[in-house]
Amino acid sequence: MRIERVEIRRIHLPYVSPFETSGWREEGTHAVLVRIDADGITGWGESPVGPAPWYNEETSDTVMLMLRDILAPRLFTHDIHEPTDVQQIFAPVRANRMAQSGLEFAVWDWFGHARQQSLKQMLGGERDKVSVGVSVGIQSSIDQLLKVVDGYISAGYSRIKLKIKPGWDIEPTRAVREAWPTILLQVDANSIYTLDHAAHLAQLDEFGLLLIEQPLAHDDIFDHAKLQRVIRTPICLDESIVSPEHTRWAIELRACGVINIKPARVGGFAASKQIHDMAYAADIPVWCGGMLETGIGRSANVALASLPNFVLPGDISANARYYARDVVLNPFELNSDSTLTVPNAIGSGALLDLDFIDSITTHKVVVTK
Ligand code: OSB
Ligand code: MG
Repeated sequence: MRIERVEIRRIHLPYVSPFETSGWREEGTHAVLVRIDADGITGWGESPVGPAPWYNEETSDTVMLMLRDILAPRLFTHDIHEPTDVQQIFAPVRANRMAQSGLEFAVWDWFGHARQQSLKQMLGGERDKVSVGVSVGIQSSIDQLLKVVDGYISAGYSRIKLKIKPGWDIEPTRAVREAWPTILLQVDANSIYTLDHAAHLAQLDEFGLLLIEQPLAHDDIFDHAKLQRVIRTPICLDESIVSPEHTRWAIELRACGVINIKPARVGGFAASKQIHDMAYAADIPVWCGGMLETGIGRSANVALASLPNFVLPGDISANARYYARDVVLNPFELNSDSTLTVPNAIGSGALLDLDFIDSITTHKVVVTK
């Protein structure tokens, strides 16, 4: 197929509550949604990018620009026989992986519709349900944190992730561990520490955490390998695993015991599956991270997490944990065993609320062949 038309839009949709990490605070999503059309069939994708480069180098505006000026025009001049072709077509593009992923995602969705297959089928997913947890942002006090965590546990989530930073790490983690001695618990530092904090971070070892996510720099693998030698808690890399090559480096350096896979961070689903397979072969468990996606990205993340090496619960909470009203007509509900049911509908499985999407669109661009 040849793509004939690409529609790119930036949306704004507030979260049910602000989300705070070690480095930034977000009140809502500024994701970029991508629609492609070819041969009378439509595909949709999402780049769950933030408004400023606090997580990685991309922003909603850079994603809009890359899609409009570089990525969409590049696809107009290439035949696509399989969704995995997009990775090769974009191979000369440096970085800008969130932009790439939104368009690649739309191509997977398009092929799902063309071939009447679900994303789970196309990716080779095996599970019908995937285990999920919730990522809890930095709170104003430990009392408030315990209330928020209690709310999620009462809602049925069996795995909790705490965002941490210097001054909000050991004590909040201790408080949650003491209140729920057996809950699956992990922490995420979003690149705020340095090797100088090694002894400090080793204090987390006593809490029996599943993992500590991305303690060191966003683009570091080398120092994570050094840190892993002196802390017992398994290091999980998020920010710094941006490609299959980076995965190989991390595995060879023994920089982590776990990998978080986010399709948006690594350029899409083809790269996600490659990273999954490499980690599987190296005995490194993976889990599906999240970028507070709308229902579009959420549906695809659930499908991805049905692959066999996604053995730890994902940051894929039910839609209602993020948005009072989402852009889809079929939001996920949390099952009583802290799982979400993998969609069997064709494509990503998301049923779009197109009028609502129009109403929250802040900027829209159409590119044609
Ligand atoms: O580091 O995992 C992260 C959200 C935005 C950017 C980075 C991260 C996160 C989360 C939220 O932790 C995960 C979710 O979507 O629930
Ligand atoms: Mg993270």
